[in-house]
Amino acid sequence: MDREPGLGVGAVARHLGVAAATLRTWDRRYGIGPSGRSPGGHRRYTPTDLARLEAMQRSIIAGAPPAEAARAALDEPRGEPPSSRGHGAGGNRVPLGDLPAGSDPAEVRGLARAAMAMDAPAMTLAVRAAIAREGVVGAWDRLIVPVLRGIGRKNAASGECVEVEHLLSTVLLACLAEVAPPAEPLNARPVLLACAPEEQHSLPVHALAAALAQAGVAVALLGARVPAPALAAAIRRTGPNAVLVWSQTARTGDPGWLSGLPGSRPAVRLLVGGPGWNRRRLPSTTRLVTDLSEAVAAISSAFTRP
Ligand code: B12
Repeated sequence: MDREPGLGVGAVARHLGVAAATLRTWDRRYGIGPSGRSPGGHRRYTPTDLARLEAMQRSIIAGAPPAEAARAALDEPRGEPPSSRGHGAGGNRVPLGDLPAGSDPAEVRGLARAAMAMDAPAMTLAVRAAIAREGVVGAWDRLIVPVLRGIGRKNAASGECVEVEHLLSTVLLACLAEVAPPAEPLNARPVLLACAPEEQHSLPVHALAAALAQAGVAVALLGARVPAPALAAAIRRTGPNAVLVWSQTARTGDPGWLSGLPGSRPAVRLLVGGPGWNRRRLPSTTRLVTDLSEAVAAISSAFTRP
């Protein structure tokens, strides 16, 4: 057997420390397999094949989704890691801009890459890990928002990636929904979270719901595109302590209707958030909150553990 050129799948599997079945899957799925033949006609891994697999494995360990790691390794004649020539992003590069203080650039790039590869399991792992490590506020500010903004920039520049926005949003909504509501909420009266009428960008209110859950506050999350009469009815029915309305885009940011919302006894606190609002026209009874931690603090400061 040693006299045959190249390596068999078992030897390569042992060398890389992966299962032989994984190598067969990579071959079938990503076309990264043995290119040589033994005299007997069996497929054999050449040194170049092995270098490519090593490069692919390094990229996966560094956070790249397997499909992208394989593509990059196959593009390299000798299987050098993609980072060695700043390659690998190409048309898939997400313009991430300056990252907020405390962001881990490798982690942000990893989530952006997983998003561009439409690799939902990899996105889920990255987001779950960040929420577990630093809580919803940290994960949102330092990992999720930079990636959302980067993909938004890419969309603004090219009109592309709407499908990426959709899949990433689905993953984020699922991860945020995994945050359990507080078993013994601090608040007796509810907190209502809603998007302005016709506003589909609901991720920030889901992030706020999850962050408030971690702060011990229970919320009623009405979600995207809440018609003004429906929000008014919800206020009358629940007598909330606070209401926050989100507007992401100028199209939904005319605040004229806000002053028509009912007050309740004791008075409901009306907060607004999001870059869509026409700030000059906001009613004086509203408070504009500008980031997630400010929103959590503004809402939860009214409640104290008895
Ligand atoms: C995800 C996303 C979607 C998802 C939304 C899914 C969902 N359930 O939310 C989907 C795919 C549905 C979608 C659809 C559309 N989208 Co869109 N989308 C986005 C994206 C990538 C992220 C939105 C988001 O959650 N932002 C939250 C944070 C990241 O927003 P931010 O403005 O940076 O945050 C600031 C503050 O708001 C604050 N902040 C951040 N988080 C929080 C949380 C709280 C509680 C508070 C108080 C403050 C706060 O901090 C920042 C200021 O320092 C943005 C890009 C972007 N930059 O936002 C585009 C973006 C908002 N979308 C855009 C557009 C054009 C659309 C569409 C019209 C067309 C399209 N591209 O598909 C449609 C239709 C939407 C509609 N009719 O309402 C544009 C809007 C342009 C504009 N200025 O009007 C953007 C900016 C992308 C771009 N092209 O530039 N979108």
